[in-house]
Amino acid sequence: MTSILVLNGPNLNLLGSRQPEVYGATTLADIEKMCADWADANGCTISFAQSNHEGALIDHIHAARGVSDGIVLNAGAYTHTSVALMDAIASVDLPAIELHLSNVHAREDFRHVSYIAKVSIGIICGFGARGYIMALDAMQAHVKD
Ligand code: CA2
Repeated sequence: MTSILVLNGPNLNLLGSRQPEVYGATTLADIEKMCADWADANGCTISFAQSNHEGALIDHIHAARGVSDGIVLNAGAYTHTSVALMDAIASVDLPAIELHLSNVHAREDFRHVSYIAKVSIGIICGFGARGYIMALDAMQAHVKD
């Protein structure tokens, strides 16, 4: 059975509480439930985590080694800044998908830069909470190929 880590970065714990016009009204708990339901229906197991701390996110990535088959990563603003997260993904040698709720390419220039993209098999952005399911589906297909 495919096992996927869904990892969320800084401020995503606040989803649904502010800026619904940018990030939607769905909470992170709602997204976790959507992912768990999808996993149940699709013969997959997921672990779901969020942290506001770069080092803790790196620890989650390291812990996925030998446990998960792939990582779906919404690294939040660390996407645009973190060489350390990029190195962590590269070091575990697991396929990763970069994920964003918003279309980062339609936003400020600094959001067009991604360190995570350099170590990802693909990127999904702009589809809101549905993007998590799209990413899980893409990762499961990639792992099975
Ligand atoms: O669109 C995404 O998923 C982002 O990863 C979200 C990050 C942003 O820095 C990235 O450029 C794109 C920000 C997450 C902030 O989440 C909030 C949720 C509710 C209220 C305020 C912030």
